[in-house]
Amino acid sequence: MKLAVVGATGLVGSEMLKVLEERNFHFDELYLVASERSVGTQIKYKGKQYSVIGMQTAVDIKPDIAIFSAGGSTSLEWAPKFEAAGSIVIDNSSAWRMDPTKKLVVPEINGSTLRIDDRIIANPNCSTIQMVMVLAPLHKKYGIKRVVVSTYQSVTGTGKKAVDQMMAERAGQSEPKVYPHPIDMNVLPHIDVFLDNGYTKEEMKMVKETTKIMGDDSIKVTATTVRVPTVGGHSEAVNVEFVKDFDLAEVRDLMSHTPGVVLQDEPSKNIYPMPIWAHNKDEVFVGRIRRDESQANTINMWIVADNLRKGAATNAVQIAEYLVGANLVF
Ligand code: A2P
Ligand code: 11C
Repeated sequence: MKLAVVGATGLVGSEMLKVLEERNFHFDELYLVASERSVGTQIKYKGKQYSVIGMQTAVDIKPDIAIFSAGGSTSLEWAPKFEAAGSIVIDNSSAWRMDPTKKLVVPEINGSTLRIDDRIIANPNCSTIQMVMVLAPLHKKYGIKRVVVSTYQSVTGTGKKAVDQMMAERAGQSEPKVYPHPIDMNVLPHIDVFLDNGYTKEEMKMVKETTKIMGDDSIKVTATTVRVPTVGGHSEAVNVEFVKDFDLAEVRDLMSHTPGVVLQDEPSKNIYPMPIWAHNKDEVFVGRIRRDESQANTINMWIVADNLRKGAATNAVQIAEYLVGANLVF
């Protein structure tokens, strides 16, 4: 099994290497791939040095699986070339997510829809993944009518330069700006570009990706996505209206038995999900579970996950694990 990690020098790429190592993902050969700028850069994996290679060299190697996190335009250009060379591409960018011929996969939810002819598989947006991990089991049990979500997203979602901007601001230095405003000591109701309908692209990702992953167009979603000066994970305040009524104890029990989800809900002990606890963890954390007293059959929850882990690297590696386990790699 030849595995290529494309975008291996980036924030998500290096998280992928950590996740592959931690989960002891089996391969015979590993190739670390990035832009021409990085060719020859040395990266350590399990104590062994690897030399970064360029895209065409990687295509010529014909990897069995190529996990991409190198941005949308790189993916649009290169994923089809890897596919033509016989690779299965697992792509973390937004390039293929809404393509009706491509699957958008969170393995715990819709991994079982994967087939042998799925050769480019899309990894969803981080803020969507952590939300659907909690919504999917609730939808099965109570039927979701409508979701209202507000996010509090880590600067790591933008990439390394954004973390550098925040830290430079914190140190009192002025640095080239990634965001249009200061991020430290500030909150930006602006993630990705603004669209004609007044929403941002990030907000519309949460709307469209949720129904695609959950396989149900009847679920209504509205989102406000916000950048906050944190690292470690994205947080979300989520209000969900169900078709059926629910019992809070039953919801907590369901959450504590959902694989990949951890219940952290003991307000009397100040226990609730936070980015500092979710950081470097593969699970999605849920707490502050309470009834919305203003409307029937409606719940409020607080969901936190490491956006570079389950929101990106971990989910992509889990897709690869699923493909191997289901004998879909040949
Ligand atoms: P490079 O370091 O050579 O620029 P981040 O999201 O943290 O900025 O990381 C982006 C990743 O995508 C990096 O590994 C980067 O490699 C890679 N990348 C960016 N543009 C290209 C490209 N045109 N071809 C291949 N890899 C690319
Ligand atoms: C953020 N959600 O936090 C974005 C990062 O579509 O994969 C991931 C963008 C994407 O800024």
